[in-house]
Amino acid sequence: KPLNLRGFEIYKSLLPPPDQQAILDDIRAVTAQAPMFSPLTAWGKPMSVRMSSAGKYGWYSDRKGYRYEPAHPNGTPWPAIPQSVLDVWHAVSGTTRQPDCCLINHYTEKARMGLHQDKDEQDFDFPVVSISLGDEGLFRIGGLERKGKTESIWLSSGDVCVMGGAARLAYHGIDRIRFGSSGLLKNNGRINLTLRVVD
Ligand code: MD3
Ligand code: FE
Repeated sequence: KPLNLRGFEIYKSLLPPPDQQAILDDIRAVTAQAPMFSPLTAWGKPMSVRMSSAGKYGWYSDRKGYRYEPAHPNGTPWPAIPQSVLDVWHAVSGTTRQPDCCLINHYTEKARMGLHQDKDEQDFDFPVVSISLGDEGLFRIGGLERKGKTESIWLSSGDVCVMGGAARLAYHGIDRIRFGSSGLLKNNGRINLTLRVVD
């Protein structure tokens, strides 16, 4: 019984702490192979959120724009998506299709993500699934137009969100982090995983 906010299905505390820790350990193994980096915006400024990916594709951005890439900027293929993360996808996504990308976003104290739409994927009929780990993040949800009204909700460690239907193309972003609000990450901060079908 998820909470529904503008078509976003939010499963508060879906993952108990042992599952959160197991996923975090698996993500640490991914980022040991595919180190986090700060993508450049199209304007050449580094994003405040650090990123890496697992799966067939990773999300990437530089002065040429946003896109999915089959390898880390260091030239090595992205590691496989951990089974612990795939288990969450299969529990909530409503599809038997495997996700192509697990984007890993790491927020430190001042990091934020501006209001945007996720439109780099081929088929918007597949949902995006998000897993929040560590410190709380203030998630802003709008509609299909940038200028529309928005609502906000704090996402906490263990929360899982499913963005499908009309919500799949809604504007969204992260306004701020309650740094130090969770004990999960050794150096505080927030990690968000997003699972996507890309092509
Ligand atoms: C709504 N990440 O990676 S997760 C992103 O917390 C992104 O790191 C935020 O927006 C984060 O693109 C928000 C919730 C989320 C993720 C993907 C979506 C909401 C979405 C895709 C479509 C619509
Ligand atoms: Fe997004």
